[in-house]
Amino acid sequence: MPLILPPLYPITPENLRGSALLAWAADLMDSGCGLLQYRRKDGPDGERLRDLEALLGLVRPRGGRIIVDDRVDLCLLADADGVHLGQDDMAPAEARQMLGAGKVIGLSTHSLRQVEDALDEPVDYLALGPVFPTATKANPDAVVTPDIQEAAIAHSPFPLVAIGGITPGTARDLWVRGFASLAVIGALSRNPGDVWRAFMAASPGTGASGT
Ligand code: 3NM
Repeated sequence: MPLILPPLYPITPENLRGSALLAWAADLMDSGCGLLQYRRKDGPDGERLRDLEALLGLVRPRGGRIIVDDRVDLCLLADADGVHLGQDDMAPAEARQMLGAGKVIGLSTHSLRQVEDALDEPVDYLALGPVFPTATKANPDAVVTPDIQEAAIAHSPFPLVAIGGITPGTARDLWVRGFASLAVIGALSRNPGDVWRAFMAASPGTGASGT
């Protein structure tokens, strides 16, 4: 069954741990969010697992899902809802073998070539980015220009998630052009409930001007 992604896909800010991370996630869930990505690049695995399990404990009873960035092993250990793989992580086919058909697998792409290479992969969605300059990711790829974005949307049989430097002010155009979802870190890192509502007010369905 094709994955239906919600229009906005918040990713955990790297600096939030423990109760601060849970408060961030609770604010988003209270605002209507149903899908989060747990992303933490450094620190001990034990802390990662504890934070991931606490997030699942918060989100699951409310019908929400959590995708784990990079780490198939942590996804399995915590029984999270899926993984998001980078180009240098485990291949999607290996991840699918380990996770089975019931988990979500997403894959990052940064060019049309990478989108085309992913067409036969056992993934549920592709991310494409950065669509704007981003200060959040270390060593980001070159910005994917709007013409490449449009070609990727046209070529991809999978829902395409835009990522990189997205704000409420730039969201509407990305949705209108056909991105299924927008993955966001920086803009949602503080006051996430208020910013979530600002994003939703910009969605094409609301008739907002998008300015
Ligand atoms: N991946 P922000 S850009 C995690 O291009 C990540 O694949 C990217 O954070 C990619 O919303 C990015 O703060 C950072 O720019 C997204």
